[in-house]
Order: sequence, then C-alpha cells, then structure tokens
Amino acid sequence: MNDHLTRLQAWVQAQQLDVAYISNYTNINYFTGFFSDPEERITGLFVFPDAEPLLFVPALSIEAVKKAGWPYAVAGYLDHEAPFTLIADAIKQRVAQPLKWGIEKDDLSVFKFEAIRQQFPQATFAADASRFIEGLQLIKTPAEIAAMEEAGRQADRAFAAGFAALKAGITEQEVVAEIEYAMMKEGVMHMSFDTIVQAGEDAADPHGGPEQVAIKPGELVLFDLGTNNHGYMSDATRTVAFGQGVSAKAQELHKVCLEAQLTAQAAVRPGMRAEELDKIARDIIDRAGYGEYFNHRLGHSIGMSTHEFPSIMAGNQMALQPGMCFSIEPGIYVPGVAGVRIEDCVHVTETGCEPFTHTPKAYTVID
Ligand SMILES: [Mn+2]
Repeated sequence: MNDHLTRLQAWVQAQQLDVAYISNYTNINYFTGFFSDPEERITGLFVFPDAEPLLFVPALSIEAVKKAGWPYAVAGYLDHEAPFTLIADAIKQRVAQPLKWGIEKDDLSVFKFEAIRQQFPQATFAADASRFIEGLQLIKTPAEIAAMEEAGRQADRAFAAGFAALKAGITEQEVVAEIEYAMMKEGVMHMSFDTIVQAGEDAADPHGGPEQVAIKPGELVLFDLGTNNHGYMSDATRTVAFGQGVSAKAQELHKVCLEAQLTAQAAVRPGMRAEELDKIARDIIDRAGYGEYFNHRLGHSIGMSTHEFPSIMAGNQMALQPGMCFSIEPGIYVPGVAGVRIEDCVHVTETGCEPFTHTPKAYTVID
C-alpha cells in the first residue's frame, strides 16, 4: 500500500469508521495513482479499517485502473446500471453494516450523498475526510517535490515560448496559443490552469483573462502560467516590458512588487508563521504607497491541485515546515495604469526555501 493510502487507512481506524468514501478525483489520484475526471459518471475510492480498499469506476475505465498499477479491487458499472446499488453491494461484502462514514465534505455532491444515504439509511457522516486530506497533503515527499520541480522546468520553458512570441500587433490570446502549442509539442498536454497573458491596463484585473486585443510596445505584459506534470502542478508569474516606452509609473510598480517578492522569498524559514511571511511582502508594498492595490493573499499552497490548503495570509498562524509548497505572489494592480504580479512557488527546506521556477524576475525588456 502506498504511504498516502496507508495513512488514510490509519485515519479510518483511528476515527473508528466503517468506511471512508473519497469522491474527489484529484484526491483519488493522490491515493491510487489513477487519474480520471469522470464528469457525470461515478468514481469513488472506498477505504475500510480491516479490508482492502475498493476503487469503483465506470466500466470503461477498469483497464486504465489496472494499467495505472492499482493492486487492489476495482469494480465497474455500465452506463445503464445503477452505480450506487452496485457500490452498496460491494461495500456490504466487506462490512455488513457500515454505520460510521467518512466523506469529503468539500467535494461530495448532495446527489451522491443522498444516494449513499438511501442505500444505508442508518449511516452517520460526522467524519470529514477533507480536513484530514488537506493536512496529509501539506507536506510533500521528496518524490512529489521532484515531480513539481519538473513541472517548474516546464513552466520556465513556457515563459521562454511566451516571451519569444511577443511582437508588435500580436494579441494576448495569440500569445497564449503560442505558449500552449509549444508545450503540447513537447508532450505537456495539460496546463495547470488557463494561461493568463494580460498587457497594459488589462493586467490591473488580477482575475481577468487574455483578450483578443493587440499588445502594444511600451506595455507591461503579465504572464501567469503553469503545467500539469503527471498530476503535479506548477504555477508562476512574470511581468515583462514589451519594447521601449514603459511609463515611469508602471516601472515603479514592477520595482516595488519585485522587492516584495524577493524579500519574502528570501525570508522563508521553517517555524515562521504564514501570516508573518504575508506581512513581510505587504509591508514593502504598503510603505511604497500601494497597499490598497495589493488586494489578495500573498500565496496559496500547491501540489496536485493548483490551490491547496493553507493560504499564506493574515490570520494564518500556522508555522511553515520543510516540505510545504506554496506560492509567493505579491501583486499591484492600479486601474487605468498597469498590473504587476511576480510569483514563484517554493518548497520549504531546513534552512529556507527553494523555488520550482527559475526564469529571471528582474525587470526585463523584450524587444
Ligand atoms: Mn498562483
């Protein structure tokens, strides 16, 4: 049994559960090595205190489960069959009367929850596997960090493709297309999220996307991108100048944001509280007079999902520990002027942190 699954089963035992139902397909991958987004079909991992786990999937996925190396029971259903009846039958073979359930309260839909409750009317669902799993995923193993380092190298090549694509008249969306085409040609078939390229004033919307508008010389261009390397994500942001003529104001935003990012990244230490790290970056931006334009947390954790628990933000007193992986991404977004964000994701080491991405962060002009 892999270490993740062993620890899940230990939790099931410690909580004195009869069964845990893992429904989130990213977390199923974390525990089984099998990844599939089943969309409307049903996939579930069922873990018992004293019996082997069961992976239940659409019948068309059974061979893929075996190919992924899953060594335990796998059961499937055809599209016209009733999945929760089959799930109930399979569970009863292992536990005659499962009363105490653990479920992922962040994930399990009301539809699936009611289907389980219909099969097991006496069952109770107090134990929240979501909270347990987020704690388990907090510290990455060396193998997980190696997978994220590879994802980081992919992201560095994606930046290079994006910078090379910049030319007068090209649109934000065309630059995204060039980045993703370059990645797909080298075999990276999935970005970790929709690639963001925003130029000039567009970048002042931190949750905006690429538009079909031409990038003009003299604009700052923000690239926020990442790749999915066999389930492990990268995520990084660079803001570069396209051509000459970037305004002094926009250049100042970059200078302040860079100082905040570099200072925070250099300050990471095990034992430091997450909120202290946020404050180090925020104080620099505040002192420069742009505090109101840094309108989000400093960072988020990352792993098999781009955004994991916990956040690097005010109010989070959790101590940083070696193996934690998170972003350090201050941003300054001044409407009508420009937006700047600079981001590396890092893993905490015994003495500090190491970034997953290495594309230079200093102010760079791309002609
Ligand atoms: Mn990020």
